[in-house]
Amino acid sequence: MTAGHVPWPPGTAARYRAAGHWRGQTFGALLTSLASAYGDRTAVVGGATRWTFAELDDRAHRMASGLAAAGFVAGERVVVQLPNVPDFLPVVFGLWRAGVLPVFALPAHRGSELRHIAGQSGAAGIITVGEHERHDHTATAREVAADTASVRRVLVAGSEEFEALAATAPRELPDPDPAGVAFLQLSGGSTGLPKLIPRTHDDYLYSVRESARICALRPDSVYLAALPVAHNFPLSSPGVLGALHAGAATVMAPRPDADTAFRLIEAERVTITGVVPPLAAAWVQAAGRTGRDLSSLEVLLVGGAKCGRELAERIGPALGCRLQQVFGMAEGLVCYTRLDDPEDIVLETQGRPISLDDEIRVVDPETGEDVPDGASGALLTRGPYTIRGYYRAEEHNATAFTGDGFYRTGDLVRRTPGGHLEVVGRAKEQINRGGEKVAAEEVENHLMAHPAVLDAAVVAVPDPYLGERTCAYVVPVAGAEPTGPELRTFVRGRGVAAFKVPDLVQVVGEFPVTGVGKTSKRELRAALAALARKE
Ligand code: AMP
Ligand code: DBH
Repeated sequence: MTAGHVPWPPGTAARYRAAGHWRGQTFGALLTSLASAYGDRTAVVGGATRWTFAELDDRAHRMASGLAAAGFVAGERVVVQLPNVPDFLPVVFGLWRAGVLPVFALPAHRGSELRHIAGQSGAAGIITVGEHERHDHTATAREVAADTASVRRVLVAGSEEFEALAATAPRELPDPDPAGVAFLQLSGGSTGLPKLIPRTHDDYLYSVRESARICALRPDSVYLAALPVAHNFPLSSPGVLGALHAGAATVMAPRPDADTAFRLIEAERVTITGVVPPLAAAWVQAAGRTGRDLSSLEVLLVGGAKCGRELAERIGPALGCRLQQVFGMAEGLVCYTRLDDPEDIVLETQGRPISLDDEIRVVDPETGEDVPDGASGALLTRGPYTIRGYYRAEEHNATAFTGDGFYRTGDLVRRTPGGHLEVVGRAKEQINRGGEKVAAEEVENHLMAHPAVLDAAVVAVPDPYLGERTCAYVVPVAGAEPTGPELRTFVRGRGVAAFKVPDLVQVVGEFPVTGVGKTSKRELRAALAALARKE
């Protein structure tokens, strides 16, 4: 058992095993069996690299041995901050085989997030890259390592030291417990800082296996990883792990723009990929004037934020493929429209859960009573791959989960009589910036660290391209006159992901809503968001 992990009740776990959901296989063991089934087929392509399943298996085996020789021991955590490069896979499978838990950071994260993630997980190391998208990741990782006591080592993919580790003579290592925590995923969060999500081999493999089946992946499928692979969507829905599971190839796109993606779709005959709605819109537009051959593309998954009917209708005709909507969360539950669902379901809903054992409740947010099908309410869920608690977050868990283990997703949904869910809104204090989640409180805390800021409230405002973007209302301390650009620069300078820097800043004498004197931040945000929508 992993400290800080809330396990499923023993009876429930036994039921998931008896149902065949949890099969007692680790990711490391999975790769071994994939290598024997698909040895000389292509597993991953990216840049000048092209590895077969056998080569990937060998590199992951050596990596595990190298990590063990470097002193990493089973149960330790290591932050992985890698962009879409083939080495993502041997690193992660290497850690899994060594029993070390990867902690997934996004390439967009900067010092502030990395410090939090490393500190919260008590990470023993950080695996990163050199420069990527004009940011020196090695420098940031070294700074974080210097003031995080637990971090002993920073490894830089592509460096000589890293290559030596990846070439270590392979040796047998004990397979970790498949019921134990395999890795820590990040939540978009709605309170202060991102929470860590402990996922087990058993539970995650179930969602990966079923996702691969639902998305009809087969050995001759080719999956394009367009979004950053550490994110739960391109990792597992069905993502690179679903592709591997099916014996299919993954192509790592360095960037998700239409030019890059279309070039790779043509060159590698990509059959399936996944994007967030703003990217889908950009691809739809670009498809009209591309000279690239996109005819291999069969399925485009769209998720991470709501894909409206208008956009949904344009995808098939523009890209010559089938749309599959996906509504998921790193905490667990993933819903898909099925490839044989009627058109209206595909265009209008965000799908239905992976598993018949996913328990769904739609409740009145005030009373907690279940609402009838067709009415909107707050989505609660419990099931064979949905966590029962965040990692080392006892206090937060008391409100994020019900007493009987349902996760409060913070999403407002409507359920059709057929069990499909339509996402209609959100009850959590989060801005969904085209699939990138921004916790209002986290940004407010950064703003309030500025000496001229007395109070701040961050809310979503509608945006035609992103769906939503962030607006920060800021009340200055008496006599101070901070400007929007100054505050944006300040937040950026605190070392946060660029997508968290407020898009709009309104400096106001007092919060421009009446009667907020004594209301909670939550009510204030709701009133400001309503005001911002009207402006
Ligand atoms: P996270 O908990 O950070 O993994 O983010 C998951 C959240 O993203 C969900 O709870 C939803 O709020 C949002 N989300 C994901 N997919 C969709 C979708 N297809 N439509 C609307 N919201 C989505
Ligand atoms: O937004 C998400 O977190 C998400 C979207 C689609 C996700 O975690 C997933 C599919 O698995």
